[in-house]
Amino acid sequence: MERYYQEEIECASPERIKEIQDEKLVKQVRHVWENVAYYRKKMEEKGVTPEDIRSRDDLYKLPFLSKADLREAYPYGLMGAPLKDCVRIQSTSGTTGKRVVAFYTKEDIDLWEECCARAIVAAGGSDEDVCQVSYGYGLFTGGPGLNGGSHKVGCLTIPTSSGNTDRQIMFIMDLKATILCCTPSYAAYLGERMKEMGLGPDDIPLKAGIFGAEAWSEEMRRDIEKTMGIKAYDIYGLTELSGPGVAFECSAQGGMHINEDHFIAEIIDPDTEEVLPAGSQGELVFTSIDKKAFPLLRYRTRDICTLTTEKCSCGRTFVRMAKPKGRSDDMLIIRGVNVFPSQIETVLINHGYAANYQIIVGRVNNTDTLDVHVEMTPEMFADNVGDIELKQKELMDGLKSMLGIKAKVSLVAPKSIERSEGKAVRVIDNRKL
Ligand code: DLL
Repeated sequence: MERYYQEEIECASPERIKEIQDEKLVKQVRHVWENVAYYRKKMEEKGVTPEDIRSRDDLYKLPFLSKADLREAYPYGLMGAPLKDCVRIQSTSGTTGKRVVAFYTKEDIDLWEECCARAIVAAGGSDEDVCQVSYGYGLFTGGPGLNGGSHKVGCLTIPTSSGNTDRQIMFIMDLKATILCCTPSYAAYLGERMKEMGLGPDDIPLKAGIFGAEAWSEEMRRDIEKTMGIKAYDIYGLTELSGPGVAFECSAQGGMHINEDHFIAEIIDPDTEEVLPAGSQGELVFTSIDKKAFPLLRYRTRDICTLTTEKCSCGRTFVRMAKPKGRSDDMLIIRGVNVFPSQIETVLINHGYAANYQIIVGRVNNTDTLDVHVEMTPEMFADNVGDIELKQKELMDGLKSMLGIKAKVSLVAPKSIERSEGKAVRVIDNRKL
């Protein structure tokens, strides 16, 4: 039987959710207008005042916020509560440019952790469970968010953080952990290591995994589920909005329910900024209607996905988002064709490879080149050169029919591609140099 952390809200009627969103949005716009000079100026430039926003239907009138705004307003420009009420920051890994710094009041943290608790219960968690949190702790939101959610549910929490893989496995086995929280690429690595240690799915006490923070394919999900003998649930979120738990998967594993009592989701055309109807693919935009310390309105996530309002068998009524294909800025344009790393991953796993790969993009004589390095399976390592060439050719054909363009495939030695303990780095784009 499906269990919920907060049934009355998770299963509320769409009309009730709309009432909640209408009421909170009106209040939140006023809060931002009065406390965030940066956004107020944007509203003034667009000729919008709080009086223009009477319900969710008026959302389209508000200006967007983008990562560029966050950089411009860094560090305190978008803070919405007095410093004395703010108790924490979290921050993104900031591979490009300035880091994003998000602020939290005590209440903001509470609602964030509640969102994570909903995700843990949706994955079958209860106070009988032992939950190992192997997301990084610190500035990254993964560890602190799931840790807080696990406490709220009452699980015995093992805060291992990421890394030290053999010790992770020791804790899982010795303490009989039943739920594992980490990135899907780290889960795959843990699974690989367990297999090497001779542990099969029946030896591993885990029953569920809550994996997110990066794009991962359905094929990768099936692979991890098989290796560890678990059910693997997706979880989505971003630092700017709180962290993990903006959306979470239920037993139906058919998209992630967005916590609509805290966030309003829209899908827009990333080029024209036009709002698209439910079911269309586009960029996900969120309005945070509860958070006080970092209250972002119409934040452009750059994540590309679709929303569905179709009824879910789990009984939750929150709208669902499909697995994001990756960020619009992860999307590669190769010889004019759009390529997402997740499409390449699907082909590799369907051909029996693990998700250990690297995509190398270059440019020779003004033409883009696409090279995919994939690790051979240990069995293949013993094959002769002719067999390996044949297998490379099979993969190249598979990629050609998925992507519509030619890619060069190199099968490399097992374990030669570095494993990730957090978010995997899949793409090396040498064209930017
Ligand atoms: O990754 C928060 C998080 C931690 C989510 C743990 C889930 C689990 P950031 O580091 O700010 O926050 O990165 C946010 O990661 O905009 C997406 O592009 C990507 N992302 C997050 N979850 C998923 C997912 C955390 N389930 C960015 N599937 C987001 C695909 C995801 N992409």
